[in-house]
Amino acid sequence: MFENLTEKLEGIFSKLRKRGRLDEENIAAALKEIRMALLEADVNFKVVRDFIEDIRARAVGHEVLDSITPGQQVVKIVYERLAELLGGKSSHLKLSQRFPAPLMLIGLQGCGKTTTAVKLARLLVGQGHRVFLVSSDVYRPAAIEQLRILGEKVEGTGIYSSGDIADPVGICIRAMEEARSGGYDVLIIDTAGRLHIDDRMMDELKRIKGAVNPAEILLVADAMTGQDAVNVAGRFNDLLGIDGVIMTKMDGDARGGAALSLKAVIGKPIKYIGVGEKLDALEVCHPERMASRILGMGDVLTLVEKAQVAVDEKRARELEKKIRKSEFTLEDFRDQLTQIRSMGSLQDIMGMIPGIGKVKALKNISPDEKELVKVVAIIDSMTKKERRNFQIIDGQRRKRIAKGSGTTVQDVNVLLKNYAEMRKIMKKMTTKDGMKMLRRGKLPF
Ligand SMILES: Nc1nc2c(ncn2[C@@H]2O[C@H](COP(=O)(O)OP(=O)(O)O)[C@@H](O)[C@H]2O)c(=O)[nH]1
Ligand SMILES: [Mg+2]
Repeated sequence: MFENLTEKLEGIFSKLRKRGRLDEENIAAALKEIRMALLEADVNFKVVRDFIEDIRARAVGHEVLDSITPGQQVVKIVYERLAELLGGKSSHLKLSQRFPAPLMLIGLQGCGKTTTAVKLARLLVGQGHRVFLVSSDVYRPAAIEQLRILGEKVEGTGIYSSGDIADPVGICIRAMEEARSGGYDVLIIDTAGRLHIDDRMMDELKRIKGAVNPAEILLVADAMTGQDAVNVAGRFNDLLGIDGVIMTKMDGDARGGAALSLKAVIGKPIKYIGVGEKLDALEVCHPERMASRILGMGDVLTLVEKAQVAVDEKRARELEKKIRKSEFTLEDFRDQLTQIRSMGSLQDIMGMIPGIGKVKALKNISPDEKELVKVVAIIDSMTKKERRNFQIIDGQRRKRIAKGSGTTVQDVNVLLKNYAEMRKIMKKMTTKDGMKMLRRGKLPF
């Protein structure tokens, strides 16, 4: 997600940061590079033009040129503008007071509607909603079946089984009734998609819209299709009216042009992003966090939030306290790693920790499951005392631990090094100064 842009911008900014003073010429040169980077990321050219002009106007002001850290100021401005491009504030779903509140997912075939319907159900169930799912895709029986199979994996959701109604509108009306009588407060409608927008599809969607009066119409768009995704969103918005977009397959899109253009081009926010095929790979779109991710500052807040969903809150608070006091022991490390398994891939988690890309040792904590098992085995082979105070683990003890866990001394060394590194980062990340620096766009190490 945004990897290409991040890499380019990191290069540009590290040059800028090194300069004690900036003049208009330096800034112009940097802006030219930023412009290229955005165009290469497939951002709409008009959006790029406005973006650069805006930054130029602000960057050549006194605020930047006279500041002690001019490079840093430019980064700050770019950060703020990127966050605006991504929608500014996160926008929440407007679930109406009516029960059930119908959410209509629309989009082209293959964009990820069915998967997203179930991911969204999972997310909403996690927030305490009772969700009912229905597919109005009568053209492909397999589509209805796909929703059922996926939906059944999410505990607490109801799934409409279509019986013998052949009409999509009829199905939706029936599903509304069933959801209401079943005590569900949200109904997610997975509609049929086609390869292209056509009159028949639009007509059907309009009729469903008329029949259920959706609380929100959410367009599901495939980020990997770049500017096509933006065009499709624009067409659906013109013809049907949409409330927001769920941008899927962000994980497979190193460029990010669609996400960065959408709000500016069609004026609708991205509400969620799809970041993988698994059912937990849907995140609320947080523009500011995404902007900091693009600038390589990681995403501490998302990380913390994810951790809180998987870990219960009390434990999360305890952990935070421990980290602050830098009592993050090997036991905590092990618990964290095991919990990470339920949070999503290790790589995702690592990507959210600021500056992680730069810490080589941490790259060695491989996201591989096997590796995780090994790490847990090593920690389990330590004594309680060792786990609480890793500094006492000398060569002799390392040998014993390796033997006990069926690994090598080298494995134990690597683990201890990684742990020490992670501990250091966590400590810096959670100090007041660390947080302040992060907010100002600096890495605390
Ligand atoms: N990598 C990735 N794949 C996704 C994401 N969302 C959906 N997919 C995949 O996209 C394909 C099409 O999804 P599906 O839900 O059937 O699309 P639909 O035709 O719009 O209902 C499936 O293989 C999904 O697993 C995502 O966020 N990331
Ligand atoms: Mg589908």
